[in-house]
Amino acid sequence: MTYSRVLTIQDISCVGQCSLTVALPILSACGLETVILPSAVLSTHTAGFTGFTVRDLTDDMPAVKEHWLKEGIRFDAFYTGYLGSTRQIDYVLDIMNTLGREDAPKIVDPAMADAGKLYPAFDMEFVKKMAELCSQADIILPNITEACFLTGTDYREEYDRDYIEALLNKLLKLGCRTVVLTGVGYSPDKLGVTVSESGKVTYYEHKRIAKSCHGTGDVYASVFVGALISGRSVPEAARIAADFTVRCIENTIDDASHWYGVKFEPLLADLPSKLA
Ligand code: PXL
Repeated sequence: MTYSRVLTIQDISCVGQCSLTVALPILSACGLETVILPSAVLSTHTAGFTGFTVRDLTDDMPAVKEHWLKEGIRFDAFYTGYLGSTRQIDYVLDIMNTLGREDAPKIVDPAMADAGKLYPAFDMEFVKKMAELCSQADIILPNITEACFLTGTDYREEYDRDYIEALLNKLLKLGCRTVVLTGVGYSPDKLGVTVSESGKVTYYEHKRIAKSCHGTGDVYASVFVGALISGRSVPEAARIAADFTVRCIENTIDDASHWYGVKFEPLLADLPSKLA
């Protein structure tokens, strides 16, 4: 198996099992050298905790990039998640356009919204800039809320296949090559992921677990990237990520005290066999 170096850019939420504290162990368990660039450092994530601290690391990015450039450090893939500011997105674009080995895929999770609402840190200016980042990506992984914000589409709790297809087409018009749309469900007990790649749309359906858990988008995107860079196709990576995320939720839902994330760590050891 080839040994690849992935750069992932997202925040460190010190407590909360999301972003880098999820991406780093998952990508490492997938056998990838994982370089991290924290977009911000927060004491906790912003969903459910109050009074959290935030240190935006936007101004550190140009010097980090220059250092890596000088050292000849290059990446086989880029994966971005929750970012620290609107201004930071230009630095992220510069890093992706400068430090990639040939054909290094740019994978963007536009982590900024869920359940019809933007996360507290973000506004429409950020959304516009995130759409620009998505336009330069090879693969984007929005949930339905993020897809609606990115494309100016009305968010709906209930929808049909035509609504999802229209959403996919609008996302592709942003300029990215492939869309992996998460959290798509057409019946009360099923949820799934829709992939649109090179004009072909596929849908992988799995059981819907009544309780939604924080950080599952980051678990999903990290496993997806790990599987893809390990050589699986986009639809296969989308399926492997969905199955792993469901297992993480099942491993957590009976523990009421664990409301802030999913217990993914005991399942990490299973990942390599899922990618083989
Ligand atoms: O999981 C997405 C995420 C990442 N990072 C921070 C967040 C959230 C979602 O709320 O608050 C800081």
